[in-house]
Amino acid sequence: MGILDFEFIKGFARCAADGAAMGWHERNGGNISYRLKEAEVALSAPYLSDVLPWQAIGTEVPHLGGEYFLVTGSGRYIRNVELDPEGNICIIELDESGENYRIRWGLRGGGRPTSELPSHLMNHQVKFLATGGKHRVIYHAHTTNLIALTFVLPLKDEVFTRELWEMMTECPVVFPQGVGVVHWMVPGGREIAVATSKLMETYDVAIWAHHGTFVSGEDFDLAFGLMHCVEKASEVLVKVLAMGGKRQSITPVDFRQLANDFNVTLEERFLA
Ligand code: 2HA
Ligand code: ZN
Repeated sequence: MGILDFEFIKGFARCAADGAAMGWHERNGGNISYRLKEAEVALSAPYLSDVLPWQAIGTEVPHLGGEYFLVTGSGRYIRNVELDPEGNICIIELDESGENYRIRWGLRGGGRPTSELPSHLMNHQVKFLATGGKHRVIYHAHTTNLIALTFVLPLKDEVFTRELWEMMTECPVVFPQGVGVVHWMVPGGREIAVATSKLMETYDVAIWAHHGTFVSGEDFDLAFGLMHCVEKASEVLVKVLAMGGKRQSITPVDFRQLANDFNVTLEERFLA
């Protein structure tokens, strides 16, 4: 048994392979991060090296000081993760201030964590605080149909939430808080990380206009499932719009009845 047999590495690799199979990860598009459990850090200890230098994250996440994350490598292809985890992903450790990281395992031959590390870590921090540490996965994918919709729909949380909810009955049950939208911004830095993590205070889904989607979840199944749900609803909407638009749909009265029967709260601002 080696580190590649550990469940969290296998789960990460399966998420990557499934996302690639969905067509969401052209070239080096998309990235994944997972916050290790204490027991997983202990299990991994024999495989961790401490020779690589501390580097600035580019933002600060003080509530995550000392935490360990498994993340995709910058410029690496998601489709290669399952074939060669050690060459394409890495375990990083954060220092106590939450301002610096160092690579403890992986990216054989050198490399850096994902260019979206600031967004991943700021989202992790928001979700860590909001869920009492339950959420561990942040996943970014280039979801084709959802990207297409950002060229057509007004870039408003209310509009995207309502349209996606209408496209599949289970959507409001899967993401009852709705989805948030970030207007086009330069990716890879602190500014887009701040905007995204602000939305993550309210939602588990943040759409980057003309770019892709970020989701947060407790585990790989829930994070991948949420991405899949949101993107599938988007695909239905693209088809509906291509067929000339809705002739009938789920109504606000229907949504209120669904909310009641499934015991979820759907905010009225999405039903107006
Ligand atoms: O290339 O997806 O947002 C990786 C990305 C940047
Ligand atoms: Zn991207």
